[in-house]
Formats: sequence, structure tokens, C-alpha cells
Amino acid sequence: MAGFSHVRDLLENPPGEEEVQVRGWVYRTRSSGKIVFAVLRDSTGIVQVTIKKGNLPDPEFEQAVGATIESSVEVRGTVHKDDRAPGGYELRAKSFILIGPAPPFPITEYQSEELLLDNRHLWIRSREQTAVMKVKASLLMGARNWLDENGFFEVTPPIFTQNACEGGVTLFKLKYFDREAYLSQSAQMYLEAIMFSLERVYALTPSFRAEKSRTTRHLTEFWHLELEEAWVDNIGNMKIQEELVSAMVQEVVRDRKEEIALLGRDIEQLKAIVPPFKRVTYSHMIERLQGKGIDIAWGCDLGAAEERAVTQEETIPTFVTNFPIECKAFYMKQDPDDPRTVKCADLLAPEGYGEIIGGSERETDIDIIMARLAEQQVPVDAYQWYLDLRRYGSVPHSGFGLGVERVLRWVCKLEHIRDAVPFPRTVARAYP
Ligand code: NSS
Repeated sequence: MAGFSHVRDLLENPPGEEEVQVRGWVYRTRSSGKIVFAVLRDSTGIVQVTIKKGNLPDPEFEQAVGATIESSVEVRGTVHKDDRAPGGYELRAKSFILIGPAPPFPITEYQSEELLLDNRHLWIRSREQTAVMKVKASLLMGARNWLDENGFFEVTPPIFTQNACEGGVTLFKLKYFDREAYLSQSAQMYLEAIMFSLERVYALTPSFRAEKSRTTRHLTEFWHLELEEAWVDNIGNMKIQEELVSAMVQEVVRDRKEEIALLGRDIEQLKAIVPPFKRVTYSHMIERLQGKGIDIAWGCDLGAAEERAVTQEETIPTFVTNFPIECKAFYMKQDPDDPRTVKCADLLAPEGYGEIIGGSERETDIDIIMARLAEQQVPVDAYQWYLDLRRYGSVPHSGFGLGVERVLRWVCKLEHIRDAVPFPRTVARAYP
């Protein structure tokens, strides 16, 4: 008998007569006198363990009788077909050893959302949360594989910064010895700097936004996948985005069928996420919204409600391009063909989920950047290093930021973005 097996291996390749050992946590149990049915969970799945008095030493049988939910155990036994058991097989125990006992588990069925969030450190053991974390790992693996195949270098920008990339309103300020600093809202400006060495770069970092509004799509700390590409315009930038997002989703389709089914999402909907995505201009979107009877004027930013209205019926993501210059950050390139607008694109996920990426071609004209910073009453001093990037060998370039939890929320069909991260940070919560 070789070491320990994982549950999935037992169910996929039942070992026949041979004895096997598994270890994990008690998912649920029920007993009737001389027999205990315990469902055991490990990182790969669940299996029913049948513990019959007489088949193992009495003290071990008593341990099985007393094993509470989430106790950790080691079991040795043989695998037998049983259509009533989850996965179609049961493990008949010849040994049952309690490794770590557990007091009564605080989470039972039908708990309030608040109690689940207070016990997040335990709730993440649930099957739904486990599935979501696996899908996230596959999304990131799909991204990294695609980025590697397409000549992008992964780099490591700082988190402490002295610049606002996305405006002062959502900055987390902190005392940095005798100075003020902020937690990074975006690695973009640093990626722009590193791009001059490596041309195509990306970083996966936490980003921080002091978002005071309680919504189902804002975290105060989220994982940000950001790319910066030399010699690429806004159109090239969108092509990179649709290929990357598609590669991420198709990795999930390949690896995570079971998890996607468990989460109640039809895998066929994910298979359809392939280029080309839709493209519409902001101006066209405003007309479409007005056509739906929504009261919005040209010049207003799109909020969650507007995004929902225009993506509810869609099955693939949509790029919205050319937003009014006033709506967007100082670094976006003014469009010479329509100077009221910038060469940018927000990528909106279908089915009403809305924005998952914000990206743009970057302004290369230093005077325009300085004027826009001045308009926004931002002191230029802290941006001198960034302005140097326009002084020393500036090139056309573009980039974008993808909100990992936003993508995960859409792919897993989650009601609330907090379920896309194991320990959510929101305006209401930074515990546990
Ligand atoms: O503000 S963004 O639209 N754009 C940037 O930060 C650029 N500087 C990125 C770049 O070009 N390198 O944010 C990008 C994405 C956005 O589309 C969301 O998907 C996500 O980051 N995002 C968030 N996710 C969760 N919670 C919050 N609060 C949040 N804010 C942005």
C-alpha cells in the first residue's frame, strides 16, 4: 500500500481489492448503532466512508462515532462500488484515526450572511468557496500561460506609492515615516516605466481603493492584472484583451467543468467566450441607453445600472470605446479624430455583470499631460519621474487593468464580488 491517495484518484481509478489510505476532514456523518457513514472531504472531492463495528479496533470505531464535522482524520480501507454514495463508491474502513478533533462547527445550514462573513476563515472550506478558489487559480494559470506565450515579462511594481494613478478620492493614505504615502491603486505608472526596458510587461498585484459605496462589485482590496505594451495602439490593446480574457476563460472550461457545474453556470456559455468581442463607441452606447428610456446625457460616466442595462442580453463581452475626456484619467490619449474623447476602452462582461477591464492608449504629449494634471489640480511635483518617461525616448503605448475578482464573479455567476475572494475587504469589513 503506497502512502495516501486523494479522493479524486480513488473515484476515478478505483483500486480494486487493494487497501488504500486517505486523509482529510469530516464533511458530514450519520450513525446508526453499529455503523457510521462519514463523508470525508479533501482538496479534490468527497467520498463516503463506511465504518462498521468489528471491521476495525473498537477504540477506533468509538472515535468514528464521536467524530464531529471538520475533524481531521486518516482512514485505511478498501473501495467498493455503491450507487447510493456520492461519486458512486464507498470506502470501507479498516482503520479510522482522529488527527485533529473539532468542537461543534459554528456554521450550519441557513446561516445569516453576517455570521458566514464573521466565520470566513472556516466558511472557505465549503464546497462553493473551494470551487471558486479553484476557478480563480485556473483563470490566473490561463492568463500566465497566454502572457508567457505572447512575449510578456512578469514584473514586480511597488505597493507603497506617492502618486495617485486613478484620482485622489479613493486613495488610502498612510504615514510613511515622516512623509505621506498611499497604497497603490494601480501599477500602471510603474509598468509604463518598466516597459522601456522590456516592451511587453505585466504584473499581478493587490490594488487598493477607498470605495465608500457598498456595491456588489467593489472591494477595497482587489487583485489587479495589468499589462503595458510598447508600440501598441488602442485597437491593438483591445485585441490583446480579448485574446487574454478568452484564454483565461477557456482554461476554466478545460480544467474546471465540475466546479462550474457545482456553481450553477452552464459551461456552454463559457465556451462561447472567444474573439472577436463586440465593440461600440461610448456615443453609440448613450444613444442605445436613451433608446431604452434611460435618462443619461452625453458626458456622464456609465454606472453599474447603465452597464447592466446594456449587457443584460449579451452573451459575449463588449468593448465601449471613446469615452468623453472629462470622464477619464489624465494619462489617456486624446483622440485626434474626435478630440472630445480619449482612445480608451472599458470591457464589459455579458449578462449584466459589467466592467471587468479599464484600458487605454497612453497620452505621449507631455504638455497635454501637464495641462490635464493642472486641470485636476494635482501638484505636478510627485509626477516628475512619470513625466520623464515622456521626455526620454517616448513611444506610442497602451495598457489595461483587469479586475480578477470582477472576472471571477462573472465566470462563476456570483451574486456578490466578496465571494470572489477568500477574505473580502470592503467598507464594512476587514476581519477576519
Ligand atoms: O480604474 S480602472 O478602470 N483602471 C486602472 O486602474 C488603470 N490604471 C489600469 C491600467 O491601465 N493599468 O481599474 C481597472 C479594473 C476595473 O475595470 C475593474 O475590473 C477593477 O480594476 N476594479 C475593481 N475591482 C474590484 N473592486 C474595486 N474597487 C475595483 N476598482 C477597479
